[in-house]
Amino acid sequence: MNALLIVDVQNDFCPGGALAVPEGDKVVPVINKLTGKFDVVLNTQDWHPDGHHSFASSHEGKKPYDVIKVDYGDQVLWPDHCVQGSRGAEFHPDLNINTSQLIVRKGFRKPIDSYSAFFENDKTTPTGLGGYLRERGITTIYVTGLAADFCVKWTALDAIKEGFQVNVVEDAVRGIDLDGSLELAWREMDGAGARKTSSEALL
Ligand code: VGL
Ligand code: ZN
Repeated sequence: MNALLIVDVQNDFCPGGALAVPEGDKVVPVINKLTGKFDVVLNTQDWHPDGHHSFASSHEGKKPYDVIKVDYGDQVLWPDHCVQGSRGAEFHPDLNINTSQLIVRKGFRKPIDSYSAFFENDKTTPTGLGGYLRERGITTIYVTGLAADFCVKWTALDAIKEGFQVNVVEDAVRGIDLDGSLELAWREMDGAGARKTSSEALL
């Protein structure tokens, strides 16, 4: 059994949004073509309370993209984004979520960020997704969405650690690319055993 995992295709990560990923909206038509091809389709939704610790605005004297040290390591500080209930936190209006069977919200604990769909950034607090997928008999995961070098990468790496076979759909992801983070992300995913595929190969 396979699952299509659609990571954070939300207004704030698309052009015009608070933390826009270049060409972020370009993944939408590609993902919409894929949703009918999988046993299980699920979405993640970045879902922060006001004043979240990952927001630069929560730290005096800090600006977006500064990096600070926190209990669990380095934390990039972001513009305020994907605030619970805001328009920016909604899925892109053209994204087909009708076939989605589960929406995993993440980043809802104020002191801790959560890039991965499996674990929060402390790398120990589970979201429950691993158990869900195992109970549903899923063995193989196809990862799509935003951003390739943050939530997609952390999700893919954790999925491998959780024992799933992982494929990243190259034309269905886009990255933020801070200081070479996109190239590093592809190298890390490749090194960990994630396979790269394309929507064309899947259709
Ligand atoms: C993301 C930065 C902050 C992502 C979420 O979805 O990749 N990036 N929050
Ligand atoms: Zn976030």
